[in-house]
Amino acid sequence: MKIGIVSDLHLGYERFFDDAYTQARDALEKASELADVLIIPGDIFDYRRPEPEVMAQAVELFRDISRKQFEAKVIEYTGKNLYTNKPIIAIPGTHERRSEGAVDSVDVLHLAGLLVSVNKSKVVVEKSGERIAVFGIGGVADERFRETIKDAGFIPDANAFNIFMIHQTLYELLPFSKEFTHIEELPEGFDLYVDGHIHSRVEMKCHGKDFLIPGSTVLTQLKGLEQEEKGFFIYDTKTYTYTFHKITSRPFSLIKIDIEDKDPKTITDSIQKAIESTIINNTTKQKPIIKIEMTGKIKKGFKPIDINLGAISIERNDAIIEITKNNVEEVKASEEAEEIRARRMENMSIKDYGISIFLEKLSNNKYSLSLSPSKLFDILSSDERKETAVNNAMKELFMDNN
Ligand SMILES: [Mn+2]
Repeated sequence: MKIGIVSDLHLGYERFFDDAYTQARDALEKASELADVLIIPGDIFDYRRPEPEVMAQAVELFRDISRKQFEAKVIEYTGKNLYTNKPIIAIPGTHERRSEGAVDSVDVLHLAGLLVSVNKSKVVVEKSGERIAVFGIGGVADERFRETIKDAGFIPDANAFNIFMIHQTLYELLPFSKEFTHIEELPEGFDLYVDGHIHSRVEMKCHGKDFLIPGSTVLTQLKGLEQEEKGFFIYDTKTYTYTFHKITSRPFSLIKIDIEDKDPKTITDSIQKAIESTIINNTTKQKPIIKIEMTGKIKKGFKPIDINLGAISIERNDAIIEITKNNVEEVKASEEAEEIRARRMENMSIKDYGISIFLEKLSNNKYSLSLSPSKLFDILSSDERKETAVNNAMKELFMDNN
């Protein structure tokens, strides 16, 4: 059988509300044409309590998909009640996660008979004698993941192709917390491992088998990795191979502008030039999202505030422009730190002195993340235990928004 793997639709995502819907529809429609079974490893919705408008989008979408002819049928389910035999199988992600026992929005679609939710359960699909068993665990807090796998007690089906489906961060994907489960800690004996949560495509191995994350169908984080094209996987259980299929998605470009030793006019000119060439090179019919990140230290005698972003037309009808000043402010902050240092030390509080050293270190190491250095300092100094403070900072820096 062919399995379509579509993840992280994020219906209702406020910033790109229409994109979330149209791109989810494009992915599910294309995947359902190519696949016998559809599996969705979480984050169908962007938030726990979707507005009626967003629930309506989901109902419309899954109603249309579930009305298609599927030869494969659900023949076994270990969850409570089954309301459809169509092979559309999903788990709730971190964005839909609610307390133990509470109804989540994927359950609502399950109750409506539009899909089958396999949270901590197993579903078996059959087509002309071939069987696929999907074992699912919805997104849980990282520290509870190992225990949840154990409690689920999944035993692979000897007469089926077995899929283990989760919505979780693993250490190999984001090596920032000791709490994260390692990929080899996932149970053995499955033929395919499918994960959601990460919004860019991942192709790895787990116990010698494929471990796949298709990435989200809509742009959310505007980070470098999201410049790749959006899409879904089709996995063939006969050949143990898979292919990636693109969907029609809004193009995104992240452009880094080095402002080192440049004057404001040169900087705005190069931003303008980068924007124009990105627009010219856009081959899609959609307005591209162009994010500009400035790095480096401005020419002596100028301040970052002298960069006149107003001169760059941000409101234009052929592109969505976003310019981040984070790194520029950082330079400004370190300039201030130098001034502070130059002043007499006795006028400085211990904390201010600490911050000034911290900023200088960050600047020397070319810190360029979106969290402002002062906020990072606050998080790092908020807990007496070093490890907790570092973990909190790592979460804030790298786990936002997945
Ligand atoms: Mn997500």
